Amino acid sequence: MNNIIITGVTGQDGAYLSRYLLSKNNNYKIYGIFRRTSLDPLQRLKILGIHKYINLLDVDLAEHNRINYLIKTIKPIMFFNLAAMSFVGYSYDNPIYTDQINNLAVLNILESIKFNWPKTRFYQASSSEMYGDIKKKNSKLSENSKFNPISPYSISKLSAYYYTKMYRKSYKIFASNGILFNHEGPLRGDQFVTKKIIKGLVIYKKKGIPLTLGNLYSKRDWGNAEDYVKMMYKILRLPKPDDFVIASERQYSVKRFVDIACELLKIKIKWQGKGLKEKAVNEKGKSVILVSKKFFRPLDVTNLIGDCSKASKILGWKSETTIQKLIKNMIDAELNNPVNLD
Ligand code: NDP
Ligand code: GDR
Repeated sequence: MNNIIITGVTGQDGAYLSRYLLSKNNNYKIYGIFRRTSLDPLQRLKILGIHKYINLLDVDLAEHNRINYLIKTIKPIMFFNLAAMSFVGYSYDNPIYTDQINNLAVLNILESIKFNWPKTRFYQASSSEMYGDIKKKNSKLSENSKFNPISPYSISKLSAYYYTKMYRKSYKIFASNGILFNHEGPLRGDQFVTKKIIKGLVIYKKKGIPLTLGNLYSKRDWGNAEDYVKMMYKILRLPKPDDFVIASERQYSVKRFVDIACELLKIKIKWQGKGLKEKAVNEKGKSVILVSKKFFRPLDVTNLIGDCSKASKILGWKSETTIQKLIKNMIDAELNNPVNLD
């Protein structure tokens, strides 16, 4: 009985986690939950060459009865809940849908585990977005920091975070939260700013088309997704359930990310202007980066950096991928094998 269920298996983390679990010689049988779309949803799994080794189940997380049935019949030892409406910007326009998937569907899974197979170890993909807007600059955020969510996305994630804790405390279910800070890689969706920058700059290099971004001064703690999924597994292998921050403990602005990517791609840029008129130009004064209001959010989290002392001590976590290495990996993948992951 080595059954594992992963929701969101077709997403960035689902694909990397599946590959990692398949690489362990533990005879895990992986059941990957995905939803049907008009385009091929299995792109990432195919890129990693693992789609044939996963038992794919076509279920929307909103189909509560089907999720219950799967837990009842598969009797998983581990359940990684990675599925979500994960794009913060979109959540402002679609708050009800966001809450149905990111919060209510999680409650349904926990209820189902409680009634049908309480031995399941449950991992919830919680997020650094739950901290929201931090007043104190450069303060590192740990498991004990205050939450102040400011988007439908982060409010839904915070509710699911508390449900996960509640089921652990009230019903003794092995339910843990990974509070992960931004993690990226070649399989990152095209809308997220890191991938958008890499893809946009490669297009600029090939065709001279400028890239338009939003808030250049937003700061994130960016890490490598492949490193982070290993911690999800470790969290469920501990003797006791618990919550952990996973982060790189380094912070960069969107603008600095652009600068590093340009250096690596050998694109010379100079910044000029302010606010919506700020832009980066090349040696001939032609635009490389533009700024548009379209990519600003009604409210934005602009300053995130994690403190992962607890994960370092208990999980042996150490972020070893520098931002330069991360960006280089993403550039190499984009240059050698560009795919659309929108
Ligand atoms: P992605 O957006 O790449 O993947 C999300 C997955 O959820 C996709 O497979 C998506 O399917 C699936 N999904 C969405 N809605 C439904 C639904 N209604 N029913 C079934 N499946 C659904 O996200 P990541 O892999 O980057 O993130 C994984 C999880 O971790 C998410 O919960 C995210 O919120 C959280 N997280 C991510 C961080 C990051 O930096 N990457 C940081 C902190 C938390 P489809 O492909 O069809 O859309
Ligand atoms: P985030 O990631 O909101 O942190 O959520 P995203 O890459 O979308 O934004 C990061 C920051 O960059 C600013 N930004 C832009 N963002 C996008 N997408 N496009 C732009 O053009 C742009 N210009 C500037 C944003 O305003 C923001 O401040 C990700 C997701 O993976 C969540 O699911 C996860 O929970 C968090 O990371 C941790």
